[in-house]
Amino acid sequence: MNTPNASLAKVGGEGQQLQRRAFYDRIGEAHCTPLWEVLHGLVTKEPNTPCLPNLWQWQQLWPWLQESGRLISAKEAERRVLVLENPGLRGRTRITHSLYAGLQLILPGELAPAHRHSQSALRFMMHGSGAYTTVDGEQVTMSEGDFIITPSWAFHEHGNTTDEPMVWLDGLDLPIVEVLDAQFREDGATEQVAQQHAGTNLARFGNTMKPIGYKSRTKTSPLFWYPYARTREALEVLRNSEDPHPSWGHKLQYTNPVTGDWAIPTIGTCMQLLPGGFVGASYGSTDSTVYAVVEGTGRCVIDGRELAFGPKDVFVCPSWMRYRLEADSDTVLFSFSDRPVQEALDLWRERF
Ligand code: GTQ
Repeated sequence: MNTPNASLAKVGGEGQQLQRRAFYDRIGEAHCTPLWEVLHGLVTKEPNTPCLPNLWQWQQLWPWLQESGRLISAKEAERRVLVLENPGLRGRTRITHSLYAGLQLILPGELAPAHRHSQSALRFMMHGSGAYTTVDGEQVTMSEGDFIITPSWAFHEHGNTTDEPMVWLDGLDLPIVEVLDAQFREDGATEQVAQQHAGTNLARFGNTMKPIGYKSRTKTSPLFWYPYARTREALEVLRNSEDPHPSWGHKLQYTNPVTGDWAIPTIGTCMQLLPGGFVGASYGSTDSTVYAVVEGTGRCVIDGRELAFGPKDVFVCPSWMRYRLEADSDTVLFSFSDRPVQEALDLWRERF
């Protein structure tokens, strides 16, 4: 009886473990590994993200941003950013498994030099107004609550000609592009010559109209500036005309006005209003979501914890964890996630 199974049965217990270990070592030298040792950690019943819920308070971050402003210039740093690193993903420069976030400071008179990269970026204005960003020669002056897109491979630089510091939240698809090994970058000329002010961009694409015959060349929205005043007004009209959704209140997604799809192909962005006193029903979805508080105070109740938020705070809700949102006063939340990627691949799910 010299079949492999018979010898396996005879050995059993510790001997069997040793035999297996020796086998793994042998095949390991040729870069093979047994699936059965890792299968259940790989193909899990539900998402098992290393991402943890967390809140970053503006009150704590703002002095550190100012300190970073004294330690390094925007020019030397190229981008002076404090990265918001998820506590479950320390050392991995990301706020969720798939997305990066950081707070960028630009001081009066500074210029963050032009470059471009295959990663897409969003800017969400958190503090101050009047600084500008130039995207492929079009300049936009940014105010609190504005959402701005830096499309993949578009040259961009940031400057501040006001006498106030300015801070915005950067969201990038760095981890997604990294997992695909599709990253490229290039430095730009010392200073871009702004050919047009972004008012032109808003006139072309920001009125549910487009230049006649316009065809998209990329999946990213040709509109790259979504001013807060318009978004806020729309939410106010909705709150006066319909009941809030039980989980997310009044919520709008930013779209590419030409295709109707998400504004950035890899990062879904939204703005929502929770009326004062709102107590949301619990909700979870497969897209780990980053929230930035624009107005109001309230709580995100998640995983037995209460993340008590106020203006300019940032918090993150990991994939599939149920959470609920509560608002003391009228609350406006900007949010972003990898939902467009999941939807494109038929992976996205939600639960109530
Ligand atoms: O402003 O181009 O937070 O390239 C990280 C990488 C910002 C930017 C970041 C970047 C930028």
